Amino acid sequence: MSLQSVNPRYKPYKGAAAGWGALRSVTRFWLDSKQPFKNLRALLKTNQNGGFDCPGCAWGDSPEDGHIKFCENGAKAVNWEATSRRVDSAFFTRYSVSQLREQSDYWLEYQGRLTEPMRYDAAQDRYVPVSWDDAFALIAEHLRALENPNQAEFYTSGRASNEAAYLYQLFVRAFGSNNFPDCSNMCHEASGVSLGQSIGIGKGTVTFADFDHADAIFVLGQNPGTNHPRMLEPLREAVKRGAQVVCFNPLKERGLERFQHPQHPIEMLTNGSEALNTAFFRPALGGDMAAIRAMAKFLLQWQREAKASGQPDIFDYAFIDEHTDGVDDYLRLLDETSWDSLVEQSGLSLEHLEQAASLYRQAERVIMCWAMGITQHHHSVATIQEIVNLQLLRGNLGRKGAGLCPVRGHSNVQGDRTMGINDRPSQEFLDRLQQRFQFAVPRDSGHNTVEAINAMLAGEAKVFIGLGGNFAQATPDSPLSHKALANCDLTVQISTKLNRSHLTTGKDALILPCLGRTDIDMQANGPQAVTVEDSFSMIHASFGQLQPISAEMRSEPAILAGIAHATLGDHPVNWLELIADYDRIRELIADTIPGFSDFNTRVKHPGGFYLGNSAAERRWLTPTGKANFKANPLLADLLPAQVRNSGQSADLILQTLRSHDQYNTTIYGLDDRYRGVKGQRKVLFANAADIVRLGYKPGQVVDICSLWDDDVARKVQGFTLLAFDIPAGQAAAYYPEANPLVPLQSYGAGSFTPTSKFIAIKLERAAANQRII
Ligand SMILES: Nc1nc2c(c(=O)[nH]1)N[C@H]1C(S)=C(S)[C@@H](COP(=O)(O)OP(=O)(O)OC[C@H]3O[C@@H](n4cnc5c(=O)[nH]c(N)nc54)[C@H](O)[C@@H]3O)O[C@H]1N2
Ligand SMILES: Nc1nc2c(c(=O)[nH]1)N[C@H]1C(S)=C(S)[C@@H](COP(=O)(O)OP(=O)(O)OC[C@H]3O[C@@H](n4cnc5c(=O)[nH]c(N)nc54)[C@H](O)[C@@H]3O)O[C@H]1N2
Ligand SMILES: [Mo]
Repeated sequence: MSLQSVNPRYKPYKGAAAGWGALRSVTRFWLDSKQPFKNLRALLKTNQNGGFDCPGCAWGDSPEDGHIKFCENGAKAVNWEATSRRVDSAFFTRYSVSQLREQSDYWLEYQGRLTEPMRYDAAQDRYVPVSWDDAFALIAEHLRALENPNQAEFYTSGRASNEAAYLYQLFVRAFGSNNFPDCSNMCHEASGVSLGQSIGIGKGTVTFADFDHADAIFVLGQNPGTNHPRMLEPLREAVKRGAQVVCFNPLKERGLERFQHPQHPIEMLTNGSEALNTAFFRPALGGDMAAIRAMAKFLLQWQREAKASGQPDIFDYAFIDEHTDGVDDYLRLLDETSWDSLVEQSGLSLEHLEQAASLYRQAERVIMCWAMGITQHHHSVATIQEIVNLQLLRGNLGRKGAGLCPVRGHSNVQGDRTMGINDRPSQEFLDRLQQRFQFAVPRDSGHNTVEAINAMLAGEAKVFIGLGGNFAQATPDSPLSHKALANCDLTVQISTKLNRSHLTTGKDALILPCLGRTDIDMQANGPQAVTVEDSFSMIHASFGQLQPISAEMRSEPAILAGIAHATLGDHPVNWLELIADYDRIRELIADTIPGFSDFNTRVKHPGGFYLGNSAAERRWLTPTGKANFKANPLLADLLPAQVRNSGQSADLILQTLRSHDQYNTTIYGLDDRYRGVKGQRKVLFANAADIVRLGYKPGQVVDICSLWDDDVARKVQGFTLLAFDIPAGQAAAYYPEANPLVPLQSYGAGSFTPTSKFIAIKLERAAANQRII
């Protein structure tokens, strides 16, 4: 029986990544936006000087390059935002909140842009119009009624501009709290934490230009074909000029295999495509730390052999001696870690591990890239430190063509952190704020996302304000996150589109409609630009291009200034004056954030300016003053104790990931082209042999439970089993549908990031509807 005959909606994709498939897809979404010609003009302005920064991912572009820089999924993001459909008061008259809850996430966002401020009326179970002033007054009233400022949670999603983020953190700190749960807590937190400890700065060290000079680029736990399509081009160029591109991913993601340039006429006409990798390793989920350690152990073995036979060193001793600390402990740990444990935990054979090490060794300059497959595990901080250890052994840091590249998610998630959206801010940062604004800045740690949910569940936090995002759906243990919001006295969502978090209201609730990246932002002194920071620490300006579809929408900075003014008056700044001209906000940023001196002048430079990176200059802002080797032992068992203590054994280990037609919780469509899935999202990718072993057939519908040693029953229902090319013992399902399975207390050590890529699950026969064909 062939796979297709069992499940007609699954058909492996044979085409190259990007190429014709991407063009067809862009055209479809573009026509669906209801204003295709306006949006085409907008699209041509994406990532151009004087245009707007793509609201898609945080990948950067070469500042010198004049090419049109957009990709299929960037085009989808632009079209999705720039729709002419409206979710206005008439819409909310038509539907009660209970009725809206019956709709899918896809349907909710598809209804269009939020166009006027709305307040929840519990008596009618509907959102009704409210004036901006009344909305601000309601927020101020709730905030001022709190016994202490830490009873409020101030969430940020990573699209907020630098200017909005800066105002937000200034307001919240002047109000008295560091409670800044943000999307980064669920995303690259482990990268920030581990890099901070290892190299003294929590950001990547490479720039766009380094990709042209690398001899090897490792791509670990990342699916750029879908999530960072503009990264495919430098990868392809690297393969073409003979560099190694080495992938670590349990799934043979199409977008890491072949690439056809949709803006390259000859390639499109001849239907040619280029290979995107030179080696592909498929580790166990969570197996990367062991794989990297095995590579380091091989290097050590080869170094000893080289020394014994008088050959040149494998290690860069000059670098190690001058710039690092802790190498002896680390090498001892390599000796103590057995080959067997490395093979078992990595899920890779010794031959493959040796091959990976050999590719690494042969390259003089290596860039290591990673994303969520590395950061959303129990031991992500240790895994990233292992990546750094490996790079330190050969001095692959702070020189051309070499370095570390955590590929960021949301388009300004890195900038938001730079601006101070941080639940654990540094004391130096707080000192600078205090000095500039002369108020007693709160010094205690605030809540991250997991802590914020716990605080709301316990009734300790009573007000939730969300600057963008979809808190209840993006967070783990979804029923608990919804309960957390419902427990609040006030929930405020500053958003562009309707989503499920708006439908779980506190006793009072507000929806405040904001401008997006594509919209013209007109203020008293004229149209305003905002700024963002990409994965390469480049800061550039973004100018909206489209007339907003409602005069009632406000910019994020204007909304935040309105809230701040209503709550704090003119303390510590005249909020409303700042809004007239965002240059005034940038002056404050220049005064308080290192690297931003002369901000208003430098941002006018075409392509923006480089913020600089201490580690890239081999300056180590760590307590030892050196780059630190971190000798973290391997986990004794990848399976956490709470799963082992649950009294049940797991059928499979599940990772949750993104389809090609979604942006986080925003679902653009029901297809996942590169994985061959059409018209459905409730699927469980599993190995054909595992499906049979567990007593099922491909195409059968199952319920999925997850294991943890508490008394919460975590279950999702009605998932179709897809026989897929995935290593034995592993499974994959889409985020956010699978989020109810992620236990809130299952998070990374030191990062508090939910372990969305490692969930122990059991399958059950679906209660009804056993097969759907
Ligand atoms: N179009 C689009 N673009 C996006 C987004 C989007 O949703 N849509 N989201 C944005 C955001 S916020 C982010 S953070 C990024 C996310 O970008 P990615 O990190 O690429 O996103 P995921 O879909 O979570 O993919 C994780 C990848 O890691 C692999 N993986 C899972 N577990 C492991 C493991 O243990 N080891 C290894 N080696 N690999 C593993 C999976 O097979 C998958 O290929 O993309 C950003 N860009
Ligand atoms: N199981 C599982 N869970 C995950 C992940 C996973 O891989 N697996 N990934 C995690 C990651 S990496 C991330 S980053 C988080 C994402 O978490 P969030 O950032 O909270 O979620 P998004 O889906 O990006 O938010 C979408 C909403 O943002 C609003 N929005 C869009 N643009 C704008 C804008 O310009 N301004 C404002 N104010 N609002 C806007 C719209 O209303 C839209 O509905 O989810 C995390 N959750
Ligand atoms: Mo993310």
